[in-house]
Amino acid sequence: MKFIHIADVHLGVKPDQGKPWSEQRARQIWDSFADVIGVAKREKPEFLFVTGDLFHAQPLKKEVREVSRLFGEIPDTQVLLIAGNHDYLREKSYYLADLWPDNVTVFKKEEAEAVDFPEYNTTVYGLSYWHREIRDRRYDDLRPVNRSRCNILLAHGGDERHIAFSAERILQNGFDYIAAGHIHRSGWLMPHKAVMAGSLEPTDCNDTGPHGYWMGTFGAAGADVYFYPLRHCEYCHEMYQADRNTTDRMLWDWAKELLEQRPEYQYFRLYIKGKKDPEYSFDVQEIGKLDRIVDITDQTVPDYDYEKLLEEHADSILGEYIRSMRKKEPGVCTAKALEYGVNALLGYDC
Ligand SMILES: [Mn+2]
Repeated sequence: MKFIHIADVHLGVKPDQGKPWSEQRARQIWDSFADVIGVAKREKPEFLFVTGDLFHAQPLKKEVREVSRLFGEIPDTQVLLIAGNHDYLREKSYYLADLWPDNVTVFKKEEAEAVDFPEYNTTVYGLSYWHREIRDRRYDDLRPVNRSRCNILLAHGGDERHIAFSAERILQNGFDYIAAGHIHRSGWLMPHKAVMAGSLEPTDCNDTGPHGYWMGTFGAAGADVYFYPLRHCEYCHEMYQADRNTTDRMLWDWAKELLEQRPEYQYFRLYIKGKKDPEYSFDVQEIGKLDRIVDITDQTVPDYDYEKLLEEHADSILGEYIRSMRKKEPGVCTAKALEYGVNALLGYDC
């Protein structure tokens, strides 16, 4: 039995709002989803598991129609859907309207239910959110009814406000496989036995690292499942280590070089760290306007020459302050207090 597993597609999200490429990113979210349908057409898996937050918010009728049309293109694949904390069910949700083709099953209750597929010797368990938060551990004590089946749990959650669970415990209770969603970073929870799909596409510039779908087979020896990255967009956080000699131009060249050298699907959140000349303030506005730069933050601290300051301000409150701080026990806190105090007394922002 072959399957594809995706989660947290967040259809409808507009990442990087206010940036010129925001619309393009919104389209890429749909493109990636269509890519997965394309893979399913080619690979013809028996199952496609969508484990929560397919939509970024309550889906519009036209969005459900669009998704429904795509699922209709893979009639031989059973699509199993659970709603997550972003697209949680409510009375009038279009999730519950009869818009889906025959190969789609939506789990409609907030209590776990089982859907049996005797032809594949597989039973799939799942529940859908009816609330923004579910704090009780609804998966940990579930037990599959028929142990001779391949028992798969579709789960959405993994933090304290969204059904925390122990993969180990669920597997001990008799499940053969957990297809999970909610946490946007993808990875094994247990090799070949439990997978956090990660978001299909990054939806926010803090979703760093690769994103994509999982595909695998299920046989007598259990699952054999692998991650397949999609490369529409990848967010990277990069840091520049500044010192007293760093200038605006150096930062500009660094950013330009980064953009030239790295693949076009990478977008950047930049940080400047380290120390800077106290009389120099970086102007990074222009860098922030470059294509594929999400933002840039100056986190440098002024590099004071305390000896010189002491000499120049020996008789003032500043000199007195430096002298008194130097009598204190040395350490990170004292150093920070010294720096913040000097900043304030000199009138710099800190
Ligand atoms: Mn979620």
